[in-house]
Amino acid sequence: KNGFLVRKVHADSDGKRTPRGKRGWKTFYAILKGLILYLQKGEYRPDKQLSDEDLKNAVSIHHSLAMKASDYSKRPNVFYLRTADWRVYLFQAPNAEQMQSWITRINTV
Ligand code: I3P
Repeated sequence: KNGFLVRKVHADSDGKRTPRGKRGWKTFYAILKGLILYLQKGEYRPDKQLSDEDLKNAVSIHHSLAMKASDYSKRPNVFYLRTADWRVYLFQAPNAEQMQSWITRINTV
């Protein structure tokens, strides 16, 4: 599954709150391949290679959990992703259908 997602990093590994200055929303083109969610920065082209920075932003979704961010009301269509090492991301999808589709895909691999 692919598509645009806007990401906010809420917690780093071990659940430590991500410090101010690193908590802003950023747009990526997301590519879910196997157990890895790749987050590609910049303009989208189908043939574009992942950069070193893109690889650093990749998220392992093995033993992760995605759920609708019902308690987050500043933006619509936001879901949480909590990883096995207790990182927490918020992702904003373009619409409710896409949000649900990402949640289902992440939780059923
Ligand atoms: C963050 C940025 C986020 C904001 C976050 C800020 O600043 O303004 O948009 O989250 O607030 O810390 P920075 O880019 O300097 O990291 P919201 O959009 O959810 O308000 P937070 O620290 O309360 O999460």
